[in-house]
Parts: sequence; C-alpha cells; structure tokens
Amino acid sequence: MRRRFVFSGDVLQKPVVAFSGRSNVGKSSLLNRLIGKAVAPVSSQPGRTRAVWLYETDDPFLWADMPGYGYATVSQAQRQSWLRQKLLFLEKVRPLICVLVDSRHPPQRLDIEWVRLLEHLGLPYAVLATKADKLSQSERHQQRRVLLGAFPKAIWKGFISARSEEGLPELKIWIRSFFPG
Ligand SMILES: Nc1nc2c(ncn2[C@@H]2O[C@H](COP(=O)(O)OP(=O)(O)OP(=O)(O)O)[C@@H](O)[C@H]2O)c(=O)[nH]1
Ligand SMILES: [Mg+2]
Repeated sequence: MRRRFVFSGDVLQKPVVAFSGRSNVGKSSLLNRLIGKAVAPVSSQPGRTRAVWLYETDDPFLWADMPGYGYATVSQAQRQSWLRQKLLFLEKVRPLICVLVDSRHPPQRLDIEWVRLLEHLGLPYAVLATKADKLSQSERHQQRRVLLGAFPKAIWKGFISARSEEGLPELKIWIRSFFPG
C-alpha cells in the first residue's frame, strides 16, 4: 500500500472502486482482504468507518472504503454529514460501486434506496452478498433467487466472504478488468 487519505472533494488522479453498504456488512474487512493487508479498521460495532477513505496501491485505480448506512446508534447529525460526503464523492468521482448486502437477509429498504440513487446518478454497480461463510446450501439457493430479483441492473453479482475468501479471486479479476491499466 502506498498511502491512505480521506476524500476531501479534490479531483483524483485515478479511477476508483468503492465499497458501500449497511454499517457492519463487512466493507472494511473485504477491502483488507482484496488489498492483502489490514489497512482499514474493522469492528464488530457498527459505525466504525467515519469518512470516505481512499487507499492507493500499485493498481491503476484507488480503493475507497465508505461509511455505512442504516444504524440508529449513529447520531442523526453524523448520518447527515456522512450522506453529504458520500453524495459529493459519488457525483465528483463517479466511482465503480460495490454494494455489499448481508447474504443472510433479504435486501433492506435502505439498500434498495441506495441502489436507486446510484441508478439515478447513472453509476454502474455490483452487488456482493457478504459473510457467505455463514450460509447453508439451502439458504444460498434461496438467497441467489432473492438477489437476482432485487437487483436486476447490477453489472456483477456474487457471494463473497472475507473470512473464507470465497468469491474473492473472481471479484479481484473482475475489478481489475474494469480498469485496464
Ligand atoms: N462471518 C463473517 N464475518 C465477517 C465477514 N466480514 C466481516 N465480518 C465481521 O463483520 C463485522 C463488521 O466488519 P467491518 O468490515 O468492520 O464492517 P463495515 O461494513 O466496514 O462496518 P462500518 O465501517 O461500521 O460501516 C466484524 O465483526 C467482522 O469481523 C465475513 O466474511 N464473514
Ligand atoms: Mg468499515
């Protein structure tokens, strides 16, 4: 890893892949696995990532870890401030977005609203069903159908696990192919 910095509204020199989703869904854990180093702080308490953090590696693009949405433990003022920062980031940077959803639950209202916002802005997005290590075969089967129905416009979909590393090689290949150096 070369450096990490908070998005401050400046123009960036490289394209960006960004990880978004509900608080605690596993964004920072996934980023650490993909980069191959524990650079992003992880916590079992929601609301750990408190700004849009950018990570520069040897890849020809930047990785972005975003604050989560959807947890009442975070104050209303804090949520508003994160939302403003996230909107500025989406509009100015126009990243490739990965929307992480918990594979054990059906998509939540806030996930659907987030995806609608991305579609409204014309941003391409992938849907990653996280913590797949916790799914039984029958749950996986069921969830596959639910996700296909809920996110027909996603340009890539897959089950992933930062714990077992399921799905990560394929995801890495797909992200890298999106940004040919
Ligand atoms: N079983 C399992 N647990 C995971 C996985 N990925 C993350 N976790 C756990 O989920 C919790 C939240 O992980 P984070 O990576 O901090 O989640 P986040 O989405 O970045 O959360 P915020 O920054 O608060 O929005 C931690 O306790 C992780 O250990 C996974 O693939 N499998
Ligand atoms: Mg985080």
